[in-house]
Amino acid sequence: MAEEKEKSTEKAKKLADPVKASIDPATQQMIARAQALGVETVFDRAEAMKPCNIGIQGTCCKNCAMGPCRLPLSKGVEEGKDDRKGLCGATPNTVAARNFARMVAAGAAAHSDHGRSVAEVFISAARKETNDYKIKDETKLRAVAPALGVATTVEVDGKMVDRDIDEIALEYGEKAMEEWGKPEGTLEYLKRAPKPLYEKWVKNGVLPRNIDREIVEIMHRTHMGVDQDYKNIVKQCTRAALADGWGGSMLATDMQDILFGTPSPLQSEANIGIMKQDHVNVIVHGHEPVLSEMIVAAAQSQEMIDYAKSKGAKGIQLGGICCTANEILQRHGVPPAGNFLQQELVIVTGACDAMVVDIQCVFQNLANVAKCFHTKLITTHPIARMEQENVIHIEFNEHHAMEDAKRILRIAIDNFQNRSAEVMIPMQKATQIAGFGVESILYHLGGTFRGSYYTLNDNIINGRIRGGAGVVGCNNARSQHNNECITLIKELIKNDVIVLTTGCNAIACATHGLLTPETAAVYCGPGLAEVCETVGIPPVLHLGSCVDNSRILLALTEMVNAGGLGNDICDLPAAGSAPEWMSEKAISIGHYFVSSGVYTVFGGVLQTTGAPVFQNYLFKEMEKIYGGMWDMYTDPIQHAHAIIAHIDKKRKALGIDKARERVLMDMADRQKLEA
Ligand code: BF8
Repeated sequence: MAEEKEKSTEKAKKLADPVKASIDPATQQMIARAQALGVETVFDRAEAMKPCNIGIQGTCCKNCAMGPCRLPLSKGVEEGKDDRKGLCGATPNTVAARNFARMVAAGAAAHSDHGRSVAEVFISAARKETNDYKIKDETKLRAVAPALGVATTVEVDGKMVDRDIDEIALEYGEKAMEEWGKPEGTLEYLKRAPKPLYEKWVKNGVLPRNIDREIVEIMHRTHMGVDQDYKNIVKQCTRAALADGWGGSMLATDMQDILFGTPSPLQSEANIGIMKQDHVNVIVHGHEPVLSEMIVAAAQSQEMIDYAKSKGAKGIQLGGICCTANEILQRHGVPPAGNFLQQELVIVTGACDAMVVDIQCVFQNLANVAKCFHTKLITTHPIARMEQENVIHIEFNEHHAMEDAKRILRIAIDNFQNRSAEVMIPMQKATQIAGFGVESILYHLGGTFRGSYYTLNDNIINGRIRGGAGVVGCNNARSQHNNECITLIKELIKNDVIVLTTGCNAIACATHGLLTPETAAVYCGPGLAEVCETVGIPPVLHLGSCVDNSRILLALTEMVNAGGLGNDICDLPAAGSAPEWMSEKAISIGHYFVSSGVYTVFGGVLQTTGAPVFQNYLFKEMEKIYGGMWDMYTDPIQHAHAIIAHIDKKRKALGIDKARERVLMDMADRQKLEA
C-alpha cells in the first residue's frame, strides 16, 4: 500500500524534459527554471495527463444524460462490422459529426464575437462618442465600404464627389453590425469571393444568413435527437464556418485596419529575450486590439515613461503573447514575447511586472504561476474572468479607454520594485519583418504599375515559385513546441513554396528566424530564393492574427482575379495547414478554408478518426463539392510533401508543370557551368 502510494506520488511528479518539450532554447531554459523553482507549467501537466483515447477519436457523446456514450474503434470495426451505437442509436458518424460541428460553432463564435466587439467600438468612434478611437485609415474604409453596399461618392450639382468620411464610417459600422443578426438575406462579404466559388455556395444552399444564426443552428441541430445525417451536419458546419471566415473574421480585420491602421512591413524582434531587466515589463495577452492599442499609446506617453522612471525603471517594455501580440506587432512593431505555450514562461522570468489578458487562449494556470512571483495578473474583459483570488479585474470600457490603460500601467509600474525572485531573462530573441497584408503583398509582389497580383502569378506560372501555403494556427503541448511548424515550413520553402502565416505559427516563425529576407538564401529552393532576393521579402510572410486568416482568403481571391491560374481558389497551386493546432477556432478556420476550395492539412490528430465514414467525407467527398478537402499528417515532413504533391497536381491541371522542370534544368545547367 505504502509502496503504491509512493509510486503514485512519483508518477504525479513526472516532469517534462525541457529539450524534448521545445526546440527553442529560451523556452527550454524557462521550463527548467520553473521546474527548479517547483512551479508547474503546461509542459509538466502534459506529461502527467494523457489524452482520453475515446475523446481523441471524436466518438464520445455527452449531449444528453443517458451517456456519456463511448464508441471507440474496436477490432470488429476494423474487420468491417460496425454496429456501434449510443443509447439513442446515434452512430459514430453522427456522434463525431456533432462533436466536430460544436467545435466549428465555438470557433466561429469566438472569432465573430470578437468582431462584434470591434464593431461596437467602431460605431462609437464613427458617432464620435469616444475621444480615444478615431477612423485612422480612410483609404481602407473607402475601399471596403462598397462591399457592404455603402456608397463612397455622392452627386453634387450633377457631379460625383467623395462622400463625407464620417457619414461613410457610420453607415459602414451600422451595416457591419447588422451582419450578426439581420433577419433576411445573406452575408454581404461573400460576394468578395471568386464568382465560381460563390455560385458553388449558392448551388449547395450554404450561404450564411447571418453570423449568429448559423452558430445557434449548429447548437440546435446537435442537441439530442435532431440532425442525424453527418452530411447534413457538415453542411451546417460550412454555413457557420463561412460566416466566420467571410463574415465575423473578415469584418473584424477590416474594422481593426480602419480604426488602428492597415499594417505595412516593419522590423521588430521576437521571443522571451525581448523583456528587459531594467524596464517595467508589461505583457499583453489575448486577442482584442481594442485594449492593447490603448496600452501601446499609454506606454508611449511621457507621463507614463516619467512615472516608470520615478520608480527606478529605465522605461516601459511592452511585449505580447498570442494574437494580441500579433495585432500590436503588425501595427506598432511591439515585439511578441512568445506564443501560446510560452505564456506561463514569461512570468517565470521573474521580470513580468504585469500580465494583462483579454479573451481566448489564456491559461487559467497563469494565476497560479503569477502567485509564485510578484506578477500582477489583470483580466480586462467582462466575459473572461478568473476565479483565483490573486487576479485583479479591471473592466475595460471604450468610453474611457485611455484612462483604463493608464490605470493598468500604473499598477505594473508600482509593481516594478516588488520583484521577489531573481530575474532570469533568456538571451534569445530574433529579428523579424512583419506587417504584411493583402495590400502590401500587392505592393511588393504586384507593383503599383500593374496594380494586381500578376507578378506573383507570373512567378508561379514560370515555375520560380512552385505554389503557396497558408500555414497558421497554434502550439499544442502534445507535440514538441514549435517543431512541427518550423520543420514543415522549412521543407515547404526548400521546395519553392511561399508561405503566408498568422497566429502562433507566425510567432514561431519569427522566433526561429524565418521572417527575414536573409532567410531566403539559407533555407529556400533556388526559385523562391531568387524572387525573395529580387523583391526583398522574407519567404514566409506574417499576415497577422487568427482573425486575419481572412487576409489569406482575400489574397487567394486576388490571385484568381489577376489571371493565369484558373478561375477559382480551388484551381490555384495552394494549400492550407495548421501543424500544431489545438483550438476550436482552428477547426472553424480549417472548415472555411476547405469550403472555399483549399486543400487543408492539420498536424497532430483530428478528432474524427473514430468515425471513418464521416472522416472520409471530410477528407475526400468534400472536394467534389467545393474543390477543397481536409487531411491530416502527424509527421511534418510527410505533411509538407502532401502539400507539395497537391500543389504539383494543381500545376499539372493548369498546364504549368513543364515550366518548373525548365527552371530546375536552368539551375542544373547553371551549376554545371559554375563547376
Ligand atoms: O487565435 S493560433 S493558440 S492565439 S487559437 Fe490561440 Fe491558436 Fe494561438 Fe490566436 Ni489562433
